[in-house]
Amino acid sequence: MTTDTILYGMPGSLYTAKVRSYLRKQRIPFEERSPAHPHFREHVVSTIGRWIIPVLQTPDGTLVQDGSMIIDHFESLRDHRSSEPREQGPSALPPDPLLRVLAHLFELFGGEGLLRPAMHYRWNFDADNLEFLRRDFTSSLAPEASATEQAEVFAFASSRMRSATKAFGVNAETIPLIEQATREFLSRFNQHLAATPYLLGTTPSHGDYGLLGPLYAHLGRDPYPSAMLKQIAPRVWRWTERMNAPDEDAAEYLGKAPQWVEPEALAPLLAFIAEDYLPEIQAHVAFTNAWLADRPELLAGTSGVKKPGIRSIGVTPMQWRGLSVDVMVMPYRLLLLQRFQDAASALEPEQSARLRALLQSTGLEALLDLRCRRRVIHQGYSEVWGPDSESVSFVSPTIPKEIIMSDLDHNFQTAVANSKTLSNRPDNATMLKLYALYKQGSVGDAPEEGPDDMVGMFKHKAWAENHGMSQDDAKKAYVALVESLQD
Ligand SMILES: N[C@@H](CCC(=O)N[C@@H](CS)C(=O)NCC(=O)O)C(=O)O
Repeated sequence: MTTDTILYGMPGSLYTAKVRSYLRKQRIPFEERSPAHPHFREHVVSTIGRWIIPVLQTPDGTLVQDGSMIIDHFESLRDHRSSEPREQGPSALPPDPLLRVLAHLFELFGGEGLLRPAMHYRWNFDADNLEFLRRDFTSSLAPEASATEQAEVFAFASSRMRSATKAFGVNAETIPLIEQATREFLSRFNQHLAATPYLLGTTPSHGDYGLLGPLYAHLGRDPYPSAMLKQIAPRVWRWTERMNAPDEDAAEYLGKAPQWVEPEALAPLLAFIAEDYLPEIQAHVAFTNAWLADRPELLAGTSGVKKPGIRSIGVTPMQWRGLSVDVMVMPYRLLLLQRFQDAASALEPEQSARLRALLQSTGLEALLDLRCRRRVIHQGYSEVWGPDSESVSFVSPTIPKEIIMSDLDHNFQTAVANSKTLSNRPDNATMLKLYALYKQGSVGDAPEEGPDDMVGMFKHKAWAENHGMSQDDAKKAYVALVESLQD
């Protein structure tokens, strides 16, 4: 099959599952390639600077890394895609701003908060899982290698993952509590799915995509947990199947599910997050603020770690279910926390009060006010720090211009998000202009060759008209254009 959008990933990869599901629901044709593909080894890894999946390659050759950023990439194109209406799947962002905040909360909890069960149920049940994992991993990582080489590849990959399992806080003391908590979460989600096919209604959102990674790629596929899932949470298992279907796949709801759930219906799940994940993200923020305070010289636009492959800035103890557990601290989680908080800050007073009341009644209110002294910014293919809010250093003229530009990136990202919530759909010419500036700002000059289809040709022509404009100027023009379109 040939298609222009390529997803590099693996069947057992948690974050690949999230993106694959989104692409299917969006009805975007794509080809999935394994990381053993020569192009991944020879080009993608060196461009990204580390071995990581998923990576998406767009038709113009742009690489996008990170599950949420890949979804954002397509979300930003939704309304600009063409000057003709064209069938596209539902947005990952619910139209209601309050549900949007909750979608981002489950994006954080799903992708990051369920890693303990995801890793425990994969790597601590060798009698049931190991042969499956060996085949699953080697067929993606080294399909053509000799048996000896495959054994080496699996030994390397699995020992790395077993170490990560410990670094996420899975150990002899925590295991019984992880199992108990997982059963509790599955039971609550199973109950929630009695009334609705997806987390927030009849449409999947960022929240579902976040949850799908651990619940499908690990718990829904690996032999031991998938049997458990079917037994104790059959609706959750069914939801993993539904999330992989291109259509709504919700016949058993007999068309009776509400289009959108009331936010308060999520209370039992929110209460679970308060107990299970709030202490961890609080410990992350406290550790990070101390870490940043110790590094006042850290320039905005840098990560403070030695290599792009290092995702953790240290280890912190956290109080979890009565135990003191050491966990690694990852700035990426703070980026997802910011997405939730930014969406919460954008609420009108009435909805903001409703959100606060819901979070207060479920023990999660602290999440709204948990702040790091620096923002985390996704730049290129990894996370870097924004300016320090508690230091004047960011206005220093000694900071190189390109680093201060991270503010521009922030404004650009905000404008991309705002472009999706314009109350009036701009005319076709403006849509094309938005598309062209977005591409010039995020990628640079258009490649010489464009796609052959009609719509693609129009878009390519509009993009190419910006040839020579700097990415920064294009970002500024995009921000100004979106602002001019807002009421
Ligand atoms: N935040 C990233 C995380 C991606 C990630 O952790 N991918 C895993 C596979 S599911 C990986 O590439 N691990 C390789 C390694 O850490 O060496 C995303 O959402 O894409």
